[in-house]
Amino acid sequence: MSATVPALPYPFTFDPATTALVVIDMQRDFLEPGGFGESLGNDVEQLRRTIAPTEALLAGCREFGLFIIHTREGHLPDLSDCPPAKLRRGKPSMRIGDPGPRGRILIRGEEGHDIVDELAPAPGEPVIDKPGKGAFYATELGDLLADKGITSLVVVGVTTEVCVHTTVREANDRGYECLVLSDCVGSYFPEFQRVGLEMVAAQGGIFGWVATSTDFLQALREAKVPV
Ligand code: C5J
Repeated sequence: MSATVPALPYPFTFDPATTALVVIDMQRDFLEPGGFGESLGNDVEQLRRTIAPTEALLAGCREFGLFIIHTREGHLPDLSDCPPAKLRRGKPSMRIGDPGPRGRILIRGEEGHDIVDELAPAPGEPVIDKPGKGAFYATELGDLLADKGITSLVVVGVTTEVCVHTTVREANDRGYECLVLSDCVGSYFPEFQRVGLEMVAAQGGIFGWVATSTDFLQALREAKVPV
């Protein structure tokens, strides 16, 4: 069974049985007022506008039985999985592992590292903890997708130009067809959001396709995927 979504640069056709929704890094420290992202001077509203459409997307995908995976960016408490070059980045005293407004910054198990309540994973939905920006690097994601026979990915989350882009590029190089949902990805920088989306679909879809979540859900409904 296949479904088709109006998309850029041209309609995206997928089989729901071999498609997974990948929700990238919808973590408190990136999205919540008072979190790490805001403490760096970022306007978290630029990311928070993705929460409501992603909530509706998750509900629709669960209803249609789509395979759903969540990711979180972060590191082990002893930082042994954090390359020194990554550790050195950022503002002094606001680096990975330092105390932040919601616990140690980007450390697994800390309050700020977890996914926002609105988008909490449902029982059985895998959560991939990743040390890098891309969801494939140093994780079990590739094996998990291969085991399930997944060939297409619908990618949402934050931030558009960093972890969403890196994951889509990694996936594209591994042969996955990737659809990015524009209203469910967010950047602190409106210009990066616009250009980030344009880059995905440029040159005939160099990394993938871009559509809206409402069009994607409508395509699932029209495909009459069994619940
Ligand atoms: C993500 C980041 N998730 N911007 N991380 O994009 O550092």
